Amino acid sequence: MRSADDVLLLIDLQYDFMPGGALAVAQGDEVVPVANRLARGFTHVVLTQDWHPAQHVSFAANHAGRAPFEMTTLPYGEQVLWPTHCVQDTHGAALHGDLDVPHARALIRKGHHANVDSYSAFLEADRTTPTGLAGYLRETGAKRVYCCGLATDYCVAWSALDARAAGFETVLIDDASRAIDLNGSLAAAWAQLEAAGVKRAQSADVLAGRV
Ligand code: VGL
Ligand code: ZN
Repeated sequence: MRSADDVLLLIDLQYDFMPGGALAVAQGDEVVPVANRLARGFTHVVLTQDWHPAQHVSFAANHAGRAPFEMTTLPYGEQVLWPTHCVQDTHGAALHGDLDVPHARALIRKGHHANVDSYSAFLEADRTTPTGLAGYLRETGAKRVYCCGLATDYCVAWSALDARAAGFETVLIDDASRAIDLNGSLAAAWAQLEAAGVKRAQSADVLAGRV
């Protein structure tokens, strides 16, 4: 069992990111059993859930004449226009039914403000609105954050970068994550992660306590 200072952050293991979902990540379902195995080794597990209102600004359908995966400019910066996904209280927004983490302590829902996206579990895309996760982790004594889930190059990478910026030692578990990889986004994410000092690890090494 990992030390009480170690937190496993399982990101967006929801049907819309699984094969067949609205914003499917290739082989996204393969990470569910890995996440379950990892979770058995941690006393402190936190889940996240992408949780958008139907009128969310990140949906291409809410921008006349625009198509999914095009870019647009919003007051806070560049934004990918996504297929409509993870709408609050829909099946697509539900956590995968095979996820088996009865001891998960907290669930952070993000992307609930209609005009702001939130890839990160810590800070919304305006880069100023906190979700409260950093404060929760500090108050519960967390020192190290192990991130994995979907998608590596968006919500997992942004969460790992913000965990690091908030002062936590941060590890991204590669084989417990899968990427969207839009226009080189995966390589760009890894360059940023490495520059920020986020460690890259495999689940077997985390479970064995080597990382
Ligand atoms: C995500 C795009 C839009 C993710 C969420 O979970 O990585 N990506 N919303
Ligand atoms: Zn989203």
